Amino acid sequence: MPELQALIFDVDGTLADTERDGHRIAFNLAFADAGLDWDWTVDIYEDLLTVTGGKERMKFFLDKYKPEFDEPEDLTSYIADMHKAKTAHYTKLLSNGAIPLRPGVERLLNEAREKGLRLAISTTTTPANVEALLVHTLGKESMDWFEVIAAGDIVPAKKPAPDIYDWALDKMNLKAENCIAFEDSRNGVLSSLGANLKTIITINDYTKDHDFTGAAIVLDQYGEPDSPFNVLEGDAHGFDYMNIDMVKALHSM
Ligand code: XBP
Ligand code: MG
Repeated sequence: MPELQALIFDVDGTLADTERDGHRIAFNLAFADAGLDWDWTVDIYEDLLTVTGGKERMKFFLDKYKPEFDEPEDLTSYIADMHKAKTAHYTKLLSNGAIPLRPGVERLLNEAREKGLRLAISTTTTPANVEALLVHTLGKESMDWFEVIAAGDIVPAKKPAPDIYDWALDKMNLKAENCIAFEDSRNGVLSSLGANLKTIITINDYTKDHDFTGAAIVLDQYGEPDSPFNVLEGDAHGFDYMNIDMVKALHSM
């Protein structure tokens, strides 16, 4: 049986519920800065989330929702500039404490570190966003808890492609069989399964109806000792909140 050596976490939707009240708001603020009346409502954003990557998502929005938009000559840099403004808004929101970590995340990370497991991040979001979330929830030193932070444009093919997980595994010099991934979305689980990683899912409002075929388990949250998770799919092996013993049990399945 391969030994569990590392936990690899997605960020958006997994470590924290960042999309609806974080990224979405920041996109809208950047549009307003640019004098655009585009409004990414909670409902429209659900559709937009089918595309990972903020720049890619803006392009998809233009194509689908604003076909009449008079595109600037260099659309790629127009979008890149607006995305920079979005990142500035997003990191500022986080620095004001707008988004907490999800239940059980801090406890699970601490237990993993105490037990000598290696940690990594594999995400589509911009590196500055990962740093802002970690620093403003767990403190500056938490940046060092993660041996590898695989993020953003580091690989050209974003999730659902497996590339970002493959990149992290390669950097850590680990085989997929010695790791487990933590995700929240269909695109995320396609990416982690594509890299041959067993995957633990916690859903959120935007992903609760996604197809998680192939996941080791689907939960509503990691839970805490005094506030158990609900199992949506799979076998919790008798546990009622996520801890390292449960992660090991799921990994050995
Ligand atoms: C996250 C994303 C990102 C964020 C926005 O997906 O797709 O694009 O929504 O961040 P996952 P950026 O959780 O699967 O990694 O604007 O920095 O791209
Ligand atoms: Mg995610």
